[in-house]
Amino acid sequence: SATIGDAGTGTGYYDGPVALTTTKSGASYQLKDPSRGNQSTVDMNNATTGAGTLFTDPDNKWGDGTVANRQSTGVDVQYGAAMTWDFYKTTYGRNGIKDNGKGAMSKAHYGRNYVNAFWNDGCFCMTYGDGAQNKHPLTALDVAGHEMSHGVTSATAKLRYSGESGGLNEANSDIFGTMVEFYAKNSKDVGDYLIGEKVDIFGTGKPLRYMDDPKKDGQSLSCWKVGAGNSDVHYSSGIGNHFFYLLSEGSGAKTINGVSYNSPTCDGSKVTGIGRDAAAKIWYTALTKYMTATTTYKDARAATLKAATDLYGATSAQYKAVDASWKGVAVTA
Ligand code: ASN
Ligand code: ZN
Ligand code: CA
Repeated sequence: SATIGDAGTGTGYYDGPVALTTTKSGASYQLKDPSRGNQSTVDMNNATTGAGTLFTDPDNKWGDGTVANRQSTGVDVQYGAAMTWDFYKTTYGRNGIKDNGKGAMSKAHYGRNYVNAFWNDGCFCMTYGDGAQNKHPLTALDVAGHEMSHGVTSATAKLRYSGESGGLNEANSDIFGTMVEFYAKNSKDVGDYLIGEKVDIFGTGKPLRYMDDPKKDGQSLSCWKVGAGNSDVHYSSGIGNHFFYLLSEGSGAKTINGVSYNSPTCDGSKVTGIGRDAAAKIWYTALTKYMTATTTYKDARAATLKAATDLYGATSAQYKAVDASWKGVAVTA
């Protein structure tokens, strides 16, 4: 059978040496992956408008691991999109963001010193800044998985991006960004329950967010409270992130891939985890079957309990762990 695409290699800024599937065009190659719905990456050339230019290369060897080489962050995001595509396909049989086989575009080198990355439904694309001094690009694997997962939310539950549903929307992106990071088994960017730990967004070496105990960042919520929905969606997401950590790994101290965590519950109860694969399957089922635009944390509890019932039964250890984990973040019936 015919091979779909050309086998290239890349060296990403964060992700190091990776395989890339590209498209041959005349004497050159394009950073466009026909094996994954033609997902492609363009260079915005530091502009904030316009379509950018598709990355091309004469020998199908992309980037060199430095920020000075414009291709290196292109490699990061094209690979991040590939790993996200593969994660959803392999794990849930989802064929792209919309489950229709169509790839999304990634845009690297957006603006100058732009310290953010974002998903946009309109262009069906993700956009990445080069970070402070254009030296801390927002192109790490968990960031790519996070942004692309906003597309999955838009295609499924459509969680409204404000109030508690906004926090759930953000938590969903952190959860699946993290799952993608674990899935990829990348040599340089290994799986963890931290968000943006590679980017050094504060210049302090600290990650942007902590899922085991979100309040450690000084602003995120680890526990639900009245008025939680008034926090910025990137802080009210802490409740969902903390729930997911507890459900996956349980409360207390634990070291995974060399990173130490310590997850407290809000009521002092002890939670035993069911593993991140089962936790993510429950969350994905809840997102795609039961959550809607206006889902609150209380509704998310009901949605994940329904999902656990569908997948494992209402008397299962998994169902009980979902209940215990929500209790651990102060979300109860
Ligand atoms: N990086 C942010 C996010 O994906 C951008 C935003 O606030 N929309 O949530
Ligand atoms: Zn987000
Ligand atoms: Ca991470």
